[in-house]
Amino acid sequence: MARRTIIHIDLDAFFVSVEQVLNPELKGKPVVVGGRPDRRGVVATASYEARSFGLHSGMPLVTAARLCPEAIFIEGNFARYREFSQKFMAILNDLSPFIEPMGVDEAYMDVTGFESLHGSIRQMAVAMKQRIQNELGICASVGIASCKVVAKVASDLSKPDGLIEVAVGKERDFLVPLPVDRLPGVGKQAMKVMKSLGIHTIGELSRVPSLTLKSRFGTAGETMLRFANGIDDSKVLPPGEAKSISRETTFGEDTRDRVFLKAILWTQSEKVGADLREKGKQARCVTLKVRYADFTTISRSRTVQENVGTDQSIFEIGAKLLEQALAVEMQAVRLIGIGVSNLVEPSQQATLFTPSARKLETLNKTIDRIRNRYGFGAIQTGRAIKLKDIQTQ
Ligand code: DCP
Ligand code: CA
Repeated sequence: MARRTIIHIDLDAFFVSVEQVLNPELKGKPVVVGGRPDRRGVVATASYEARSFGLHSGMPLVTAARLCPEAIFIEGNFARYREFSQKFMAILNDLSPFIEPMGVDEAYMDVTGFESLHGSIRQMAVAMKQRIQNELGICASVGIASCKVVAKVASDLSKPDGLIEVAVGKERDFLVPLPVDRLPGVGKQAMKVMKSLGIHTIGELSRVPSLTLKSRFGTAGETMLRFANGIDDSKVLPPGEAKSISRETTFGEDTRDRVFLKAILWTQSEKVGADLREKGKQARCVTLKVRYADFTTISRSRTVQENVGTDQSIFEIGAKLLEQALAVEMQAVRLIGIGVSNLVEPSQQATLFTPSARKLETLNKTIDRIRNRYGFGAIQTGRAIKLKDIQTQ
């Protein structure tokens, strides 16, 4: 494979950094986004000042308040984070078209050959950090290496406001002394196995026989071994044509009202269904997403044998998944979303020839036409009619 240069860039304490831009009084203080400490829930992110008290993402808020009583606790505002995330990605897009966004605040960039434009890749990275600081007011950390995994480990290690460049040929030397949990893919579960094998550093992992890792981790073990040796051939993949269609809604107030949740789900299913028909596709997988009051987010998918194409079928699967999710979780809901993926060409299924299925499809298409002309609100259907009452209560 030809030599490549990869950048991994990741914003520091992202949610907290946005809050600090919106309210500069929070700068330099221990700040936690995730909710109030008297509520059940976990830390979404903590400022570096708060981290010095041992606070971290995923820690229960009560524990956080006990470890750092002076911390300032904030609910969080996803709409603003999304806005900052989009601006961040736009800046990266300006600098290179070869970007693979990973979540809201990080991305890989293939910058092979870009040194001629900026003097060096390091200078390019410095300019990028500066631009993000000037335009968003947020610090970013950057790793530069010949492959994705090493670039990622480098940017993580450089935090906060850091920049580490790993020279070509020095990938192994760079990784060898680091604790093994610095390696992407080595989480809590994997760490238990690492301990039982006496592995503490990435260097130690890199010397374990492939078969041993394969027997403990399956194919993931092979990937771990390659990563530990600084080998990662995976490409930077710019997002292609949408492979899924989805809609989500964040509520002004958390809710436990199932009728309301289903009414929202119905409206979302109609929009997803309309997009699907506009693309001329059907789907084989429906996914429900739920974010609870404490920011915990779950997604539940159902893959189906027969293509899904009508609003009703999307909704029915989503509603079942919702019932199952609510049966095991007692918390109020702050966001709900539904999506379809595994998009396929519409099939001439036998079921479509039953009179009721044909009627449903014709009805969906007629409503699509009216809405295309007069807007989505032109027709209120099914459960969404209830929604109107509920929202005005
Ligand atoms: N996040 C969350 N729950 C988690 C982890 C993260 O809600 N368990 C959110 C909040 C973070 C954002 O995602 O601000 C980005 O996650 P990162 O893992 O990149 O963490 P941060 O950006 O907060 O900190 P870092 O400076 O370590 O990147
Ligand atoms: Ca981050």
